[in-house]
Amino acid sequence: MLKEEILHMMEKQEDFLSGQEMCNVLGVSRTAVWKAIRQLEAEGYEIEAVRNKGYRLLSEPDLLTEKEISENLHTRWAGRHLVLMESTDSTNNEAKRLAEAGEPCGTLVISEIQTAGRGRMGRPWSSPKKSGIWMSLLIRPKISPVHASMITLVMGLSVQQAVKNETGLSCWIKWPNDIVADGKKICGILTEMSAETDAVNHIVIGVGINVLNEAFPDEIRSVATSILKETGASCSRNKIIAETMNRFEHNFDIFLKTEDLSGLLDTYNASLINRNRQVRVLDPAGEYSGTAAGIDKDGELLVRTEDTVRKVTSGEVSVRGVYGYV
Ligand code: BT5
Repeated sequence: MLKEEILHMMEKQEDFLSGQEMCNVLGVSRTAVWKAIRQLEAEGYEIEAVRNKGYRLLSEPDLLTEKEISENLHTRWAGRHLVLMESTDSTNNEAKRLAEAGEPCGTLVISEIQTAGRGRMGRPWSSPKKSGIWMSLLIRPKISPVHASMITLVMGLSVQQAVKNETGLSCWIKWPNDIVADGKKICGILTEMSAETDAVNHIVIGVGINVLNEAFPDEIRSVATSILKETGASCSRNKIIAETMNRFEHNFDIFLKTEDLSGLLDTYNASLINRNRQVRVLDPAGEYSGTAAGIDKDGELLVRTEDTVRKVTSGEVSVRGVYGYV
C-alpha cells in the first residue's frame, strides 16, 4: 500500500524527504503522496511538512519507548532494567542469553517483532511487527524448582489484571497459561527455567499479548483475538507493559510469602474462565471430561468427574471447553 511505502521511506530517512522524490521512486502523483500523508497523520503519525524541503517523520503512534514504560512503573525491581529491541528470534531466547551473561533479576526484554516466537512444546507463536507485546521477564528467585510452574499462574493473573485495568476489556484467565476475551486467546505465557536439583538459577517468563492486531493468519483465526479487535479502540502498549510489571511484582511478593498460591487463590479463581464449566482435559495419558472447580494452592486445576475430583497439573496438559476452545 502506498501509505506503508511512504512511511517506510520516511522511517529510513532522518532528514526531510522531498515530495518529488517520493513521486519519482513510487511512480505516483503529488496528490496521491499528499493523501497518504494525511492518512498517516489521521492514524497518529506526527509529520512535519515544510515547503521546498518535503516531509519529515517526527513521531509514530504507540512506539515502544523506555520513557513511557518507566514513567508508569511503580516497582522495586520488575522491569527496572529494560532491553528494547527492534527484532529478535524470541524474547525468551534473548532473556536466557542475558541471564547467562549475568544480567540482574527484573531484566525485561521486549521486541517489536519476533522471527521465531515460541509457544509450549515448540509450537509457533505469531508475533508480527508493532502489533503486540512480545516480552520476557528474567527473575532469579530463591525458591524450590518444583514450585516454579506456579509462576506462570502468577503472571497470568497479573496480565489479566493489567489488561482489564488499562483497557477496560473484560478478559479471563484460561488455566494454565492463556488470557481470553470473548472465547478467544489474547495472551499466552511460556515459562522456562534453568535449575539445579534444589536451586533455581534463573526463570524466564515469556508473555505474548495481541494488542493492535487487526487480523490473524488462517491457522489461528478461530482461536486468536486482540485487544483492538475486542474493544475497537487503540491503547498504549507501554502502559500495559508497565502495569503488568506493577501487578506481577505485587502478586509475586504474595506468592513468595508461602511459596504457593494460597494468598492469591480467591482472586485467581474469581477470574478463571474455566470455573464451573465443563472441560475436556487433553492429557497425553488419556483424555477425560469433567467440571472445573477452580485451582488449589499448588496451582493444580481441580476437575470433578463422575466419581472423583482429579487434580490436573499443568505440564503438558491442555484444557478445552466441551464445545470449543474455552
Ligand atoms: C503459549 O503456548 O500460549 C505461549 C506463548 C508465549 C509467547 C511469548 S511471546 C514472548 C515470549 N517469546 C517467545 O518466543 N514466546 C513467549 P501454547 O499454549 O503452546 O499455545 C500456542 C498455540 O497458540 C499455537 O499452537 C497456536 O494455535 C496459537 N497461537 C499462536 N500464535 C498466537 C497468537 N499470536 N495469538 C493467539 N494464539 C496464538
